Amino acid sequence: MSIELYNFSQSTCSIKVRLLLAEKELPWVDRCLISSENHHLSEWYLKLNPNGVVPTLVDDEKAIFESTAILEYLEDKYTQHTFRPKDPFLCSQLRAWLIFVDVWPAPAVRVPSFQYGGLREKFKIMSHDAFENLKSKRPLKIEFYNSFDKDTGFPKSEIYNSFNVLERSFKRMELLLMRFGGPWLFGKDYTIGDMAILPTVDRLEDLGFDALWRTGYPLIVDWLKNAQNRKSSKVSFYHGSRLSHQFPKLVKGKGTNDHIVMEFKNSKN
Ligand SMILES: N[C@@H](CCC(=O)N[C@@H](CS)C(=O)NCC(=O)O)C(=O)O
Repeated sequence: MSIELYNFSQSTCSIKVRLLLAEKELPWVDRCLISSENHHLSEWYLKLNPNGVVPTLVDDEKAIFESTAILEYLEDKYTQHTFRPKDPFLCSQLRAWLIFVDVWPAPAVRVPSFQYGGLREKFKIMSHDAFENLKSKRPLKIEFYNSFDKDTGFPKSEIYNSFNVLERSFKRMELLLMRFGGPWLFGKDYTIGDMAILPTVDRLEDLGFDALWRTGYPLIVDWLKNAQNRKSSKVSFYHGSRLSHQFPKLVKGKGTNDHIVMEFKNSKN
């Protein structure tokens, strides 16, 4: 019986699951799909995941989708190494955080990823009709794909909305680090709460937007360094999985978009 993970190399939701598989030292088969080839919208894949997105975990021939549901499934089923607090109150706080991540920062990070991270490049070279046709095949994401222009991207107001949501998320993270005493979000142990948000923070750093937390939230700076240094991160953020590897001309890494963050911050004064 083997675990298979349908995923994209660069997908933040996929990396969440790769991190936990690595932490649990579980062997798994990498069913790496190529987003630009749209395998995730093909008939055979929609039978595994009717949402037409990655990741999907197949275990015991059963398909499980939604990255947070996958994290909880792996926690419930493979208990040799655990990454969820035993204390019911702490566990309730972790669950509230997992919901927060899915509702706020995880969708918000798509905006800078598509605007500055190269994820629109494959659409720019398509005709208008081909792009419209591809949109209509998406079971869940048509509104998202309608919210930007394939050539020019998002309006500034959308970009700033996403920065506002992300700033609010960093404030929440800093509070968790203070409340439970660190070094991890829920105290002394690394949990799926850390793994759920790490790919989003790493993505923003890779895109050069670390000024969103670098000056105001010192605990996050240390948290990120510690999380990126874990063995599971070295394995899961493999070469080729960051947007700076895939689009080196566009994505230049840490600190490279300070001017955009400054402009955003000044717009609020
Ligand atoms: N809530 C879902 C979101 C899944 C999702 O949006 N995945 C993205 C990659 S991170 C995707 O498959 N996008 C495909 C597309 O936009 O066509 C989860 O956490 O699994």
